[in-house]
Amino acid sequence: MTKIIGNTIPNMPWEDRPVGNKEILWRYSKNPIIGWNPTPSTSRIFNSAVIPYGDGYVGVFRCDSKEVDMRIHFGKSKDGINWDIDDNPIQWVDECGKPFQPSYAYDPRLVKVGDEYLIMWCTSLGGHPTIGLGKTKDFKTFVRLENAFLPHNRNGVLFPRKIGGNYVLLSRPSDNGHTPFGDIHISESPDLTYWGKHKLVMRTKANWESLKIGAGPIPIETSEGWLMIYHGVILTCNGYVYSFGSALLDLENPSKVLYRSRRYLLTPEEQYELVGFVPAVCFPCATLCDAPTGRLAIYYGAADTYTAIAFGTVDEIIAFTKEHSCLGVGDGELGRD
Ligand code: BMA
Repeated sequence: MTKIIGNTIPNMPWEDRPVGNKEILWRYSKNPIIGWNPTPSTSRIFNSAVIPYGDGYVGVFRCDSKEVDMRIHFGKSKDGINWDIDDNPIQWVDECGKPFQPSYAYDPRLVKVGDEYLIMWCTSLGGHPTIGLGKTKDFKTFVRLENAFLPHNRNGVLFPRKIGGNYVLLSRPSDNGHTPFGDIHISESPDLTYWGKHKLVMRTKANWESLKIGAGPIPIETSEGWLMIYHGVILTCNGYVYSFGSALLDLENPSKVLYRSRRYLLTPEEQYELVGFVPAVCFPCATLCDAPTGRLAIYYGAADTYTAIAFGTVDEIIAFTKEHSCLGVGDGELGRD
């Protein structure tokens, strides 16, 4: 069995694969877990990130308000399924304790590195998207750091530990709109302030991931490599369709792709994925993984409206990734062309 470096989460949300289901992932039978108008000020909560904390879970949630402002709110849960989400956005302060509020914030990710919880999101710099960063130790005081990059960039995803002594961040350089391109890149920093050693991880590829790709949840460290779940977009005559797939990255040089599945893991099929504010979107931003058993719950946004969960196991996803692997040009290399 694959060794997973991670938490033991015996009480994480879980359902066994339904009898007769032959897919690699199966959806939670009570999806979606968050529906329309979940709090008085918000209309939709989706593309959000959760993590074990204390005797339950906490999360940072993409909340689109009734003014359709994009904001990040804090939430907590005993079981990872029923969430109590603040009606007001997180109030960020800078490192001197002064208010430091982003003018917009969306698609957050959340990771623990050492004794700090780090939050990444798409933020505004002069009205253009880039990677915002913040940290907290207690989910009461949220300290916003300086942005990692210049515009335009999105889908910033940190690894859960330093590699070669540096923080490592995946990202997806983009444009100012509904970007019709995009490959996954990687950068390093000794201190979360100065970023460099930029490399390419993977480019778009045929079919479901032909238009753009972006890292999803925090990569999972395994004896087979970093398991990276990522979204991929195809342009159809009716617009974009967001699915997600899997790849394994080299443990010490994660710009090297070891395996990459040609098949998607999950694509919009259910009503709550196909119909909503933006139809046909499955957008994963977090996982809960019980390291001893390899049980995985993937939290994904559905149709820019709902929050949903899909289940699977790390072993099966890795076997699937290898079985259907087809590397793209330069995938197996260091990404320095
Ligand atoms: C992307 C991001 C996501 C969103 C997706 C589909 O560009 O803005 O937040 O889920 O588009 O609308």
